[in-house]
Amino acid sequence: MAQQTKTPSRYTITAALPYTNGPIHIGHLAGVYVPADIYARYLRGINKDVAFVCGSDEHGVAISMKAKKEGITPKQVIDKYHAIIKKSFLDFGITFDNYSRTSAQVHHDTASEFFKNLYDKGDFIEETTEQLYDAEAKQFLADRFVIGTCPKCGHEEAYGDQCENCGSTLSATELINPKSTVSGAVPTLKETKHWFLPLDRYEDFLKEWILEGHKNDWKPNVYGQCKSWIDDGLKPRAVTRDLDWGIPVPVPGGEGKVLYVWFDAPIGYISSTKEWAAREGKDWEPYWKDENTKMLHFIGKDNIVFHCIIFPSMLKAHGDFILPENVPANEFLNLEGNKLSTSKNWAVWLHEYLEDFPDMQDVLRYTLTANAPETKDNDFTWKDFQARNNNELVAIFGNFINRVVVLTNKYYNGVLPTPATFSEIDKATLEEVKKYPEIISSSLERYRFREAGQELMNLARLGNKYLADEEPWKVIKQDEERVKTIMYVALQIASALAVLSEPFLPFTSDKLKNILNVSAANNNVEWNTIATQDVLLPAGHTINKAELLFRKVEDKEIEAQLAKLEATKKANLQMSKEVAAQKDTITFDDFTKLDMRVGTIIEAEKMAKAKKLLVLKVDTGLDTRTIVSGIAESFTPEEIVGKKVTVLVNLAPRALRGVESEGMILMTENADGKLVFVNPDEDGVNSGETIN
Ligand code: B3M
Ligand code: ZN
Repeated sequence: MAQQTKTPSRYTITAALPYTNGPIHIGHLAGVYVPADIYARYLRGINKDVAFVCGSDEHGVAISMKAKKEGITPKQVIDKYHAIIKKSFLDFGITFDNYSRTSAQVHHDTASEFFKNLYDKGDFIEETTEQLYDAEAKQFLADRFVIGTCPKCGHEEAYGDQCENCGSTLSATELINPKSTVSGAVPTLKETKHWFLPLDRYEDFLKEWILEGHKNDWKPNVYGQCKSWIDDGLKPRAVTRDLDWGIPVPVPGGEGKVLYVWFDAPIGYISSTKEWAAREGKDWEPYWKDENTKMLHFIGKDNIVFHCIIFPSMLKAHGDFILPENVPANEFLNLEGNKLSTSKNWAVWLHEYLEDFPDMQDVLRYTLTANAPETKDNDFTWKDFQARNNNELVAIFGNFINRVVVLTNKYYNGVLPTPATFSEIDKATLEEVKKYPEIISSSLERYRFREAGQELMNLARLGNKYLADEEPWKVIKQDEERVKTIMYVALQIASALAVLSEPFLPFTSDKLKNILNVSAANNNVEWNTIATQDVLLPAGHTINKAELLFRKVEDKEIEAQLAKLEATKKANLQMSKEVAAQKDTITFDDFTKLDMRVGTIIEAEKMAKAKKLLVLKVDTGLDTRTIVSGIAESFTPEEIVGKKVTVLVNLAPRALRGVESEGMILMTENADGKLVFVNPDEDGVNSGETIN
C-alpha cells in the first residue's frame, strides 16, 4: 500500500499500552504519550475526527512477576497500577478519548475472537516443541521468567524474549546458561504444544508494504529496524504460552495456556476503540476498517517489531483491518546520563514530580518535547529542565504575556484599544503571526515535535522582541496613540499563542485563554483561521487581570532533585554490593607465584562489536604485549594512554573474541560503581617494578 495522498476522513491514534507493573515515569511521557497527545490535540484543533486510544497492558509475565515479588495476586497488582497510571495521564493532560485495560471483558472477547478467526482460517502452525521448564516451581519458563546470556551480544542478563542490551528479540531456548527467575533453578526441557504465527508467510507483504511503500515517510530508525528484521528472514513465532495469567487460549487443546501478551496487547487498541464508541454512541468499525482512516501508533523503539511486523501480519491475516499509516517510534530518554530503570528506581516518577512541582505539568511537557529522543537516545537533566523553564517559558513566553496583560490593564483598564496607523513593522509582525499555524503544522505532520515546540517558542519570541523593540512603556510618555497600536498588535500575538500553544502547553493555554477572556464560547479564533483572520482579538474586548503563567525554578530545587538521585545511586550500590567472602587461604609460596609488575598503557582501542572490551598495548618493562581488558564502559581509550597500571604478567594467555590477551590488569570498583585502576600511578615508579 502506498502512502495516502487523500485527506483522511478520520484518525485512529494509539499510544503503547503501559504495563501495569509499576507507575510511569518521564521516559514513558517523552517517548510516547506527550507526542501522541500533542498530535491528537492538534488534530482536534483543526477539527478532525479523532479516536485517541490507550489502556493498561495487564497480562504477561511482567505482571505475574511483580505479583510474586510482592506476595499479592496479579489482579491486585493491575488494579493498583492501573489506577495510578490512569491518574498520572489525567494529571498531565493526556487526552485519551478512552483509557481501557486488557483485563476488561470487551478485550478478552475481542482478543479471543481474533485468535479464533486466525485459527479457523488455518493461519497458525500447531507444534509440539521443547520449552524451558522449572521443575522446582513446576512451570514453563518464557519471556521474563528466564534470564541468560544473549547469544547475539553476550549480555549476561538477557530475558527469554528480548535482550535489552542489543535489542535482539529472542526465544527463551536460545539463551546461553538459562536460569529461572522464579526459583533460580537451571531449567530443563519439556515438551509442550503451542500455536505459532508463521511470520515467514508475510514476508512478501511486509517487503512491499514497508520496504517499498514506506521508504520515504517512516522515520529512518523505524524503517531501518524493520528492514533488518525482514532481511534477516522471519521465523514463525509462538503466540501462546504456558502460563496461568492471561487470556485463555480459546481453541481445543488450549487448556491451561494463555495468549502471548504481545498477541493480545495490540488488539487492546481495537477493544479500547470499541469501548469508546459504545460509550459515545458511535460505530467503532470505520476507525479500524475504513481505508480513509489514518492510523498511527505512537510507541518507543523497543516496541517497533511488534507494531511494524507482528501486529500488521496479524491484521493482514485477519483481513478486515487497515494498517498503520505511520509508526513514529521514539528512541529512549536517559536520566542524568543513565538508562531509566524501574527496578533501580532511576526515574522521575510522574506522581512524585507533581508533589515537588505542583501545577507545573506544562514545564515537564515542554522540556520533554524540547529534548524528545526523536532521532537518537537523549538525556533528561535537571539543569536543562531549569534552563528551559527559566530561559524560555519564564523569560520569553511568560514575560511577553505578562507585559501585554499588565500594560493593557494599566493603560486601558483591560479594554483593547483601537489601533491607529500600523507601521511597517506592525504589518510585518502581524503577517508573520499568520504564518505560524502552517509552520507548526508542517513540523507536526512530519512528527517533528521538538521542532514544532521550538516554532511555538519562536512565536513567543516574536512577541517578546516586538515589545522590547517598540518599548510601549517609554513611548507612552510622548505618544499615547502609538501605544494603542503597539498594544493592539501585541494582543493579537497573545491571542495566536493561546490557540497554538494548546497541544504543547494545554494548562497554560487554558490559563491564557482565561486571562484574555476568550472561552470556547466567545472565541472565534482557531488554528486554521489564524492565517486568514485579520482580527484575532477585537478592539473593545476586555481582558482579565494578569496571572503568572510560569514561575522561576530555583537552584535549590534542582539541587534537591539531584540529591534525590544521588541517594538512589548510593542505595542501589549498597544493595548490589554484598562484600565478597574471603577466599581460601593461600601459602606464601602460592603468592610468590604471581608475577605482578607495573606496566604503562601505550596504546588503547575499542574492540569492534564488544561493548565492554578495550584492546591495550602495555609496556611491562619486559616487553610490549597485548592485553584485552573489560574496562570499556569505564574508560575511553584516550584517557588511559600513558597510565601506569598493575599487571599480572604470568597469567596463561587466552583468546578473547579472537584476540590473544597476555596478562591481566588489576582493577577495582569505586563508590559510583565505576572501574578504577589499582593505582601505582605515582611519580618515579617505573614500568617493570614488581609488586610485592
Ligand atoms: N506494554 C510494552 C511496553 O510497555 C507493552 C506495550 C504494548 S503496546 C500494544 O514497553
Ligand atoms: Zn544481546
